[in-house]
Amino acid sequence: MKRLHIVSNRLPFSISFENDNPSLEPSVGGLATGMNSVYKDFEGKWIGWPGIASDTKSRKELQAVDRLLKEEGCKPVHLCEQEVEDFYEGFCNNTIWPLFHYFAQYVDFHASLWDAYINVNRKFADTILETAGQGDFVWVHDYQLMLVPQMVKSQRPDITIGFFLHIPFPSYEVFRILPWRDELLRGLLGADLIGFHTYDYQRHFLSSVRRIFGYEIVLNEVHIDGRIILVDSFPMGIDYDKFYKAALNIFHTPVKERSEVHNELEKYFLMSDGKHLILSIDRLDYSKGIPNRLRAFEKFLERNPDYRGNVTLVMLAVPSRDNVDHYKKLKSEVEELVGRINGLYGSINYTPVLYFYRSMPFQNLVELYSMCDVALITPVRDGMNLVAKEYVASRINQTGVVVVSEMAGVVKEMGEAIIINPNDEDQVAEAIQQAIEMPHSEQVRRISAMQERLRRYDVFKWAKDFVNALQKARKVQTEFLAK
Ligand code: ADQ
Repeated sequence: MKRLHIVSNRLPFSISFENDNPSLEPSVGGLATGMNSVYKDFEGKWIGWPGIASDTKSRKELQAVDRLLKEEGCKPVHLCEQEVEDFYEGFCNNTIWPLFHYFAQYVDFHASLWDAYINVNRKFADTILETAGQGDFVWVHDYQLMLVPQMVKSQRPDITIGFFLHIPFPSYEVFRILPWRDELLRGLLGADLIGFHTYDYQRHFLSSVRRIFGYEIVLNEVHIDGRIILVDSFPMGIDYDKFYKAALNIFHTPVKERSEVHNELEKYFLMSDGKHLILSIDRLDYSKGIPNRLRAFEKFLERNPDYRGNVTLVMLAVPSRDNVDHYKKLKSEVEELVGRINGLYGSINYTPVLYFYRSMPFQNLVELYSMCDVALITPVRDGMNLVAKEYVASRINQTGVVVVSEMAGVVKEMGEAIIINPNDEDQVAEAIQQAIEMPHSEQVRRISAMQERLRRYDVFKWAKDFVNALQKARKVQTEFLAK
């Protein structure tokens, strides 16, 4: 195979400066893990924004950053402060993100943000055009870069382009709201392969293509202007073994060497019968359904006085986009709800909601996954939700219960979880009770089945499948042209 390049809004490193000297810290996210296994094998580059506004640094500092990134096989696309504001915080996070998560009332329709989106997509496309050799492959990621495929294809039809969307593709009736819907679709259709987490998103996309352009669709192929575009679903997996082994490791670590978080929680909860820990982990985002989760937990405590004092919700919220108004409001709402529940049902010895507004090191994350009896995952919309998968992978003794929203892509692979509608707080409150009271043997049966599935389709298999489909897309196209 020719070279394969990865393109994503952010490069898989964060950059920090000490006395004008930059250093790189690799990201540990799922995408970085999956893609590292790909772009190095195929001798490609990773193209993306390094995460710093270029006009806040001197030329010398930027050159030093570029040198470090080059050693890692990365090519930076530099964005200035205004571009970060209008493109990333603006069109990406205030227009596409809310619309694609069905929050139409939050969408900003500003032509100036759209212009910034075009310009930044053009910068990414130009960097690809400079980087890719004859017949190379390119894999573009996510909603920030939906115009890139067409921008590249129109100049270099020899490059085979894959695009993967990490968030939901909304139904046509929602997608059509966007004034720039035609341009976005056309941008995506520059790709040879378009991938989604689930069949539903794929169906929504195809339906928009059919209704907006009237193109011919044959099964999962779009036929236009002498080209065939493959559309398929690839549910993203996690690095299953990494979580499983880390959880095993904690189990084998002498108590004295375990983290303080772990030992404190264990002392309080696991040593005493009848205590339960429920885990909630997300970025603090309105799509994640955090307020409804808290209200459902409050209902649960209201209806089950016997469980007061014995059931604690451990809630981790990772700061996210906190200079955007809707996120600021959400943060206040969550803090108010946490305060209300703790005020109503707490006592000297009992805090119903243990709330942490911060990121956690991997080790602590796995400790929480392995110690909590229940994972409560209630997004109102979520492309996939990797937290649910990470929780299952960390359950080395096969116990534990997942309560998961039917609005998250992950639900398609978690038929054994307790599935809820996140807007039905009564149902969620009942699900919490059902989860806590689930017999041990049933927990084992359900978790084992999910573990088996997630182990088989991990992030490496996901990446491999996509790359294989990309090769197939080139073959289909070549054969089609030869006819
Ligand atoms: P996200 O919306 O960020 O991703 P998710 O899939 O849940 O959502 O991934 C979050 C990641 O952050 C997980 O790997 C988790 O371990 C980590 N994380 C969460 N809380 C943390 C904390 N407090 N400290 C440290 N790490 C934490 C987007 C889409 C999802 C889709 C993914 C992948 O919105 O729907 O599943 O991309 O495609």
